[in-house]
Amino acid sequence: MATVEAKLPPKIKISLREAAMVQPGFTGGHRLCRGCGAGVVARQATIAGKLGDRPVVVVNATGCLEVASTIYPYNAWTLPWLHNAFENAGATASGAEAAFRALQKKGLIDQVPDIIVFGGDGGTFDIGLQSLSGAIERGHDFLYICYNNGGYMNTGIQRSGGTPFAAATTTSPGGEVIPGKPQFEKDIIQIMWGHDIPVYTASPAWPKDLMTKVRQGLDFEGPAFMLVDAVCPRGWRTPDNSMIKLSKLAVQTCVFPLYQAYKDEWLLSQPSLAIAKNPSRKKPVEELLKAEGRFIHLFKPKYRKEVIEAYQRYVDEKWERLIARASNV
Ligand SMILES: Cc1ncc(C[n+]2csc(CCOP(=O)(O)OP(=O)(O)O)c2C)c(N)n1
Repeated sequence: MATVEAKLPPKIKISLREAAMVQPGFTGGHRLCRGCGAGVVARQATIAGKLGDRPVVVVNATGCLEVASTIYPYNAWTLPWLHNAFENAGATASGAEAAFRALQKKGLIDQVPDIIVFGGDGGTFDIGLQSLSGAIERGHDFLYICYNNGGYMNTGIQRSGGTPFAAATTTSPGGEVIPGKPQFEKDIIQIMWGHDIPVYTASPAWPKDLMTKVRQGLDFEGPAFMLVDAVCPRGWRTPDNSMIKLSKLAVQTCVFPLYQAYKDEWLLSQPSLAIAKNPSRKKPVEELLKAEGRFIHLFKPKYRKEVIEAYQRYVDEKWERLIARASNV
């Protein structure tokens, strides 16, 4: 249970050699699309989970990760795993944690497991937000990982509160009438940070950073939240083999900076820290937009300079605000 005094546990150094020896809690044989970021996130996060000294339990909101990994009678999870509906991952996690505490009290189990919750951006930014907020407010001990693929991908690429500005989806098509999604995405990190819990951003392109943050979030006594950039080749109209390149570009353009925050302590993680210290390394947003098919309408049939500039201004403003807050720049 979190308290106002709850302190961040020390960061555990994870070596890739050590991580490579661990069998991920999410294995092959699933039916995620080739090049899907969610599967890689699940592998990296469950490795970090297994590097702790408690058992690990996974709670999974409906979405691509869930439906593609548990098609009866198959199952790609090697950890205890709980299905729940789209809107109530937070409630399921709190119920599971309360049940484990009751079993421990009765002397039936030694330890309450580490609980990792996975949800997509639709399930997190929009439909499951109330149950997640309630579970956090009640102080249940879990790490919630939102794999953000920028849309309701499992049901046909509809826009979500996490879909970026100007991205084309089936419900925000890019064309003459609207330039893709007309709104900027919801700032889910600020919303979660407002609950006074540790918040993290991470990328599968920086696995050590991701795994270290997962370990810290799980070792924290109380809820913690992580947002991970998760490429979706099908929804983003990108090649299957572009995941790491695109994940890197999102960080290098500061569209998806890597950092962590808890109360008043904001810390940029490498490589975002390196960009803050040497701004010439910051790449223009246009480079990212050009690389993803979901933004093709900004370049063809005509160049939509005003939309690209609006996107750049938005990213710059967010980035400046972030580095002004970070105490390690
Ligand atoms: C209350 C409710 N509304 C809609 C659905 C249908 N549905 C199942 S998964 C899904 C999309 C999930 O999107 P997201 O959480 O972003 O995960 P992704 O599919 O992108 O991995 C939808 C709309 C549902 N199961 N329950």
